[in-house]
Amino acid sequence: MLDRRQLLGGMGVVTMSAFTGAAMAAGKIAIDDSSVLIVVDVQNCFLPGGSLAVKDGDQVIPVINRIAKGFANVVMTQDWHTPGHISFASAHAGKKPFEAIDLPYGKQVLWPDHCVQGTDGASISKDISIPQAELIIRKGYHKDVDSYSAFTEADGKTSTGLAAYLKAHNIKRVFVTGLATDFCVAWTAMDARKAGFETYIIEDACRGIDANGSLAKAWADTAKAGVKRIQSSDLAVA
Ligand code: VGL
Ligand code: ZN
Repeated sequence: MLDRRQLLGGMGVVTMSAFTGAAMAAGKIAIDDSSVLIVVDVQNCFLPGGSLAVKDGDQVIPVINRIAKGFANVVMTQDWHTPGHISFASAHAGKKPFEAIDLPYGKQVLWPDHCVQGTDGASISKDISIPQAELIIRKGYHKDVDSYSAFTEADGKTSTGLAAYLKAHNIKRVFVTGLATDFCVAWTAMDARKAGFETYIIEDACRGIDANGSLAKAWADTAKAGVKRIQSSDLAVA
């Protein structure tokens, strides 16, 4: 729970008018038309039974569906790899999932095959119920580059266009949810900060993979980047 001092301290350039009196009184974070909810990779491959299942990944779904009701702006992301994608261990002789290798653009963790374009595993869960979602950003579709972030591919320079899209729609604040906390959620949140958005990760609307200490590292890295870590109960939504 954020106390009022943390909340005010963290508001940055957001004007007071963005907050209703009731929301202030309750110490909650109000959602307005300049806020966007980003729902990261809630896809069958990352859910129980999937090829890169995130533990308890399905538990984010009711939380995300509930808070999404309070957002006029919702963007979803969809991991969308080519067959034989460079991030797959199966594409590298002698390598196993969760090992890391050095690629021209940096260190790459290798994964089981997942979210291959057009497969059922790549579909967004049928249990996600957010009819107003306005945009789905597909990522990781270049065969030689991964993309955890919804903003910039892992080469650190190829843009998905999402920052420009959000700016064109007057978005100032980004709330990140989904899978996995320590990869696509964290990278998306850090790039949102880098692009100048006030950025929050809603912890109970995320679950992590936690490979080799990656979850603790992600929380440290995102905090250092100025991303705020909140709970869904900190939001002034029903
Ligand atoms: C993800 C590993 C590989 C994620 C995507 O959605 O966090 N993690 N591809
Ligand atoms: Zn992937």
